[in-house]
Amino acid sequence: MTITISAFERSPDGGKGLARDTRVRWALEEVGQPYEVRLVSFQAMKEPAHLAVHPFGQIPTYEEGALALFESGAIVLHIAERHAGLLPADADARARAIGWMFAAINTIEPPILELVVARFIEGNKPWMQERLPLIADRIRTRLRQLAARLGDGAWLEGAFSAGDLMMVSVLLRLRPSGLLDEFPGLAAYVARGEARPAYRRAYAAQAAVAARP
Ligand code: GTB
Repeated sequence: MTITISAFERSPDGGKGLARDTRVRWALEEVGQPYEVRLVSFQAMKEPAHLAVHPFGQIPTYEEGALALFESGAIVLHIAERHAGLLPADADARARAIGWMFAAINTIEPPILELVVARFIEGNKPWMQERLPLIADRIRTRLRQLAARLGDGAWLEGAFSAGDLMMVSVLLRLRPSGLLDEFPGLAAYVARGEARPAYRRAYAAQAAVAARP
């Protein structure tokens, strides 16, 4: 059955891979599943056809036969559960890898999103110069804790898993801020993720969309 995901017709990042379709593309590339992409404009996202698949009018979505999914975490988990390559076979290790997926989107990503919103949406507010360092420090706390757990390991739980895929995807959003570089172990972890052939293919696919005239 054909897998179809949705992505920005014109991503605001101009093809830097920061929109959340990249993590879905990456998961599909890791497990070797071909997919098609439905490109949507900001306007089309809010129209009934897309809202029928995504109640919040966003990307990414995932459609396969009668199954329609939204939320990048749920989509990546679905892909990882249906296809070999992103979750360990051992039940306990599998549960830990899924735990890291939740940690990525529920513990690490929220303060990173706060920073993005603060800088790009609330940047002209008079209180912003006081708020930014507070958010940056909250992020540093989480990065310090994550770096301590990762230690010298290549990945969070032994072999690369969907937990790493989500964590690297979330951390990538920090790169423009310079905060990631304060934690060389995490910067190297993200670089390892980006060096994976599946990530390179996913990145190239979304960049090709942005490069269209
Ligand atoms: N929790 C949902 C998920 O994980 O799937 C969040 C989905 C979401 O935020 N989607 C965004 C969207 O559709 C795109 S990814 N926004 C349009 C809207 O809400 O109207 C977020 C994103 C957007 C742009 C950049 N960028 O340009 O760097 C990075 C990330």
